[in-house]
Amino acid sequence: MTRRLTRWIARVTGLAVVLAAGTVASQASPAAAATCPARTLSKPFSSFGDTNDYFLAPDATFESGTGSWALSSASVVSGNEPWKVFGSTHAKSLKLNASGTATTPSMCIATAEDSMRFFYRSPGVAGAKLHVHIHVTSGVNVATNDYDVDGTVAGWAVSQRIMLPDIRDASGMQTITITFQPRNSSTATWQLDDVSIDPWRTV
Ligand SMILES: [Ca+2]
Repeated sequence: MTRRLTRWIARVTGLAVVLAAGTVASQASPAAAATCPARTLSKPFSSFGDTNDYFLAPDATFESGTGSWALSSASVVSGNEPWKVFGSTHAKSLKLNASGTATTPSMCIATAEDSMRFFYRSPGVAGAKLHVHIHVTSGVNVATNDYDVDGTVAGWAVSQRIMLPDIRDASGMQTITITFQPRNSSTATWQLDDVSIDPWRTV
């Protein structure tokens, strides 16, 4: 191979790398997944006036078990959220006993993925709360957000949109877990279904 040909190949190869990087950047903006896994988006809350796209947390329909969720005094039970927004055949949810906790697997959250919501079955117990604890790490930084869902009115409902902390490092990514924990009642049980994350910052 001649020296000139070698230089030409180096230039062309370099150009291809630049083009590839440009393509990735273009696809990643603004809903972004940097190196986070590919997302499957839908509009599960459109019948509630929220037409934003969301993706499911891992195994968060509870139709095929709980995968890598960390559970204590919690288990999959029959009975889906009644709107069945992720599938008309869906038939299961996660029951949380009064002393229970349920934590999502660690999730990679990229640029602009900043809010979440979910369906819950409230116990109908005055004063009962479902505490939602969001824990985020990025580089050496840690941030949390805490939110309480009121359990006074019995039945299935959709949560408000809850903001995720934003402390991404230069990579544009952060790692997040979400923990659900009943509080303020020794008897109230809750159910949880379809934990979803909004890939746009719209809160
Ligand atoms: Ca379900």
